[in-house]
Amino acid sequence: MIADKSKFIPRVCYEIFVRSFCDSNQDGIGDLNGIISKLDYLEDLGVEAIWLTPVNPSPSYHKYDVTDYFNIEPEYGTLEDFKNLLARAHERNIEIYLDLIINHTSTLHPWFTDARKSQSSNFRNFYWWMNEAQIDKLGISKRETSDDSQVVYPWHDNSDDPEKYYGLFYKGMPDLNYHSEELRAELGKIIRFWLVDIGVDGFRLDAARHIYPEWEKEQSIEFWDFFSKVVQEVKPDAFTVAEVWAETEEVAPYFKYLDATFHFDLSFALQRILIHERDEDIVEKLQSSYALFEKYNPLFVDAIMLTNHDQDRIGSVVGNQIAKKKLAATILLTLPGQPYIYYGEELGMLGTKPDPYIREPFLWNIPETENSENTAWIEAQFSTLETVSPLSSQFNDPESVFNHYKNLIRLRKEEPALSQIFAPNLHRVCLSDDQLLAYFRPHVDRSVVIIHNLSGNTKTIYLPEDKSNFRKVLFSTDPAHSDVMTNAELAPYSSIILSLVLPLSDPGSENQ
Ligand SMILES: [Ca+2]
Ligand SMILES: [Ca+2]
Repeated sequence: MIADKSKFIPRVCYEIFVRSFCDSNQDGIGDLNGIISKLDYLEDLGVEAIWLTPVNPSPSYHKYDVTDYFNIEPEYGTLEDFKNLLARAHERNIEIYLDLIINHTSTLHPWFTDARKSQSSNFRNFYWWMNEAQIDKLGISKRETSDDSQVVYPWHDNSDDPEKYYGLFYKGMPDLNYHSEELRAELGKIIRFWLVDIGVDGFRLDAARHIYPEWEKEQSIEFWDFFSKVVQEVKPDAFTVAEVWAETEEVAPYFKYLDATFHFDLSFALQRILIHERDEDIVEKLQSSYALFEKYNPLFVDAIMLTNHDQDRIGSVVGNQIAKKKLAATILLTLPGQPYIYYGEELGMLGTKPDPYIREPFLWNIPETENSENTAWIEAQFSTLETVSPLSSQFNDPESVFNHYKNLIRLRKEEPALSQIFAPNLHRVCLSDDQLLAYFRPHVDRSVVIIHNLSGNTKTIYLPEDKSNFRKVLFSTDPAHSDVMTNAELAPYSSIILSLVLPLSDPGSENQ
């Protein structure tokens, strides 16, 4: 649906990989009561919405293959626990987004266990079935791999059944077929259940571009028209944020029916500029993305992130250098849009694929302590006490990555120029050095200029004439600058946020 501009849109969001976040009952597995016990922490950090990775019953550790859309995974708790989590979160003005996995189910979902029994099953048409001849005729036995799926052969055998079933991500996840009106009716029930009966604030929509398979790809967008109409009917202010893992041109049309999409192009561009220590016209690229998104939805919400649970952690991308982790955070949290912090990123946690290792236990404290809240379902290979300080050590350290995130989030929320979501306010500031990234965020209350030194060398800043009065320091990771910027040097990997120095000689000079 198209966002209502009068509705409050959470300004800072947080993704929780539930299994790894906080364990309330010492079985080693993160759970809903663990999240409840950390709502004070998240509120203190400044989070206004939480995206929970899937919490429906599922045989896998990640739970992206659902067996029951109307319940909670027993490892994580009960429906009562979930309602309690919602109530406690809402007391703190924190919204909860449910991860909705409707591209596919688990092979253990009763729909599929029935569908695979015979071609005359009432649930057969909930999935995609074809025999070899049909598959060959359409030329769809193989597919090109993509960033979000490495599967080449998406058709899977069903023992001696002459028909195969389609499963884009893997054979344990058969794709649902929304040509079935009965399936659409079931989806309607699922949406109503979570939005109305339970009361979640919105959905994160998994695999949104894969709802229809590649040979019927164009129908995926129309599907979201159907979906958004159901949402609109039952809870008009519910928020939708979609995973459309594709380039900007393919992402843009989804804004016609959905509030937000994750900006993967930006995520990878930010990683590249941090690795290569050179800007690649990020501001211009963002401006052209905005122009494209706006065509479909003038109130589009750009959901931005450094990385999520499907990407190597930013801490590892920047080689576990504290200064660069802070730089990454400063860039993310000073860009327009709705930022999503991946749990543990605020501690500087590490991890590279395979997937379980980018989803390691959140480091609340030293794990050897009794009754640890740290989850222990996997032995961490990357985020260990040797490499990352736990929250207990970072909490009172003003120089910690954690306090850097907390301070920046507070500043983002205090400065309307930084937290603007609708009609992103972003202009390039040209400093004639591609190792510097600088931008201007105009706002009627107070405009700001943000400068990042992407390099390991001290840089001299030559602000253009029309920005030369931006010398009041609102935030700086270079300790040489406080209050008013007096010299023009910026230390390696440092950032500075500036506003107009007062008093103004000419109030009209604050132009874009
Ligand atoms: Ca537990
Ligand atoms: Ca699909």
